[in-house]
Amino acid sequence: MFNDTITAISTKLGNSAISIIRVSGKDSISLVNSIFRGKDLTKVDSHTINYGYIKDGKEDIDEVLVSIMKSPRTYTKEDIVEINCHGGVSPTLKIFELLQEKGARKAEPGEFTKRAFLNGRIDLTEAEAVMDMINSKTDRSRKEALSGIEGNLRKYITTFRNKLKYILANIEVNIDYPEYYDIEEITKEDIKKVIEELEIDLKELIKKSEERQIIKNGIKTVIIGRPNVGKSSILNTLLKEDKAIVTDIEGTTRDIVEGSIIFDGIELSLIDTAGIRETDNIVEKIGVEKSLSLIDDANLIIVVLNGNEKLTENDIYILDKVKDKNPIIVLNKNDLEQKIDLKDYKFKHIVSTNTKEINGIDSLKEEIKKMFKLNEIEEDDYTYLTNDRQLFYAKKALNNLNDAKTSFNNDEPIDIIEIDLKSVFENLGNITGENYSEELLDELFANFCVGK
Ligand SMILES: Nc1nc2c(ncn2[C@@H]2O[C@H](COP(=O)(O)OP(=O)(O)OP(=O)(O)O)[C@@H](O)[C@H]2O)c(=O)[nH]1
Ligand SMILES: [Mg+2]
Repeated sequence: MFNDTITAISTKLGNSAISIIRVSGKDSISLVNSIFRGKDLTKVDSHTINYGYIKDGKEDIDEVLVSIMKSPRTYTKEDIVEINCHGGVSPTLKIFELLQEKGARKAEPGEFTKRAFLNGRIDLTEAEAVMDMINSKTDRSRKEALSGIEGNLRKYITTFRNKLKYILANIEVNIDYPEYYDIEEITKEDIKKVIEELEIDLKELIKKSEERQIIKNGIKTVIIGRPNVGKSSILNTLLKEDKAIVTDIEGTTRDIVEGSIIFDGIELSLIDTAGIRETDNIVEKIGVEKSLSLIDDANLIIVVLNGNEKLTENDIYILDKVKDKNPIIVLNKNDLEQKIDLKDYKFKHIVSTNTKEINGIDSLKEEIKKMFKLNEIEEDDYTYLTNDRQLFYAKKALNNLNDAKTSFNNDEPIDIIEIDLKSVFENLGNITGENYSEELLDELFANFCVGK
């Protein structure tokens, strides 16, 4: 448990109906009580809401509701007080300052959640899920976050580690009592079987998790092509608004235009770019360079071609740039005669569209769904690794497991295998925060909101 008491404004500062100021730590109740006019808060029951005023000396500051939550059944496992005041900037800041004058320390970002972790109420995957919930914009990302908050990933990893613990215990017996040859024979087969099962499970988990990164992060999409093929028209059609300027003049779009849509429960963030061509115009040239630089950063590249014309040098230049990047090739303007010929290319995803008819780009939408297997994401299965940190350790664990299997197949001594299996155990423990470093915690919670 910590010695100091922390405070933060948990709501957004501005004009709103209510602000919530949070206090956590052993002095939180007495501290708030010293600036409260109403009941004696040190004597009220836990989990009660108390009406009164916050005062500065004799002067009332605001009319408030104060929630008292006593340790240990609280977010941080410490005593927590939440003051609901009116959501103006002045009352909120004044109360926040008063709390600090009385001895509370301004909380770091995510410090309440960090305490929940350090006090053993939640593990790291649950802490990360809290942040994911705060950042979630779609139904699917909300469900994913909730699954994490409910501890599903923690339970999965813990079960996994328990299986390993069982083998490790058996190996210890083998090392300590090698004379029981019979036991070793049985155990070796057992160990092999469990290692193989764990490997299959972990591989599957990693694969699933990588496919589902888009649920949280969305699909970063860039639309490229030479001028006048209809890139901005496609952006506007997807967004259902006239966000980018469309004209029949080549080089209409000079800078990038961004927008985002929720697409089948996934955020599709779209970037329309300047048409790529050889140009002497300095402004356009910068735009073209920017368009090209965005390719590397995207999850999805949509290359737009004009189906009504034969391939030009600029088209060929662009197709060459993306040929190893699995783009969707859009043959636009299919309301006109189709003259384009792609027989020299082997692209997997080619669709034909137009932006003049109501359903003219449905084929593009379908292709995106197919490419990212959006139809296959089961609605009720949200137990997987949700960020790079978790994936990093899972992959390390998988490597250790592979090493263990190889040693096993090579008939290496059992204590060599034991070392690899212990590493699997540790790396999985890093996911849940069984082992952690101060730096890791600092880095992780620095991305949190203040007051959470
Ligand atoms: N017939 C037909 N014309 C289209 C279609 N899509 C776009 N256009 C027209 O093509 C012209 C260029 O469209 P834009 O969307 O501005 O093209 P762009 O690729 O963004 O062009 P830049 O910004 O110059 O790179 C406009 O006159 C559009 O109305 C289509 O599907 N069919
Ligand atoms: Mg444009």
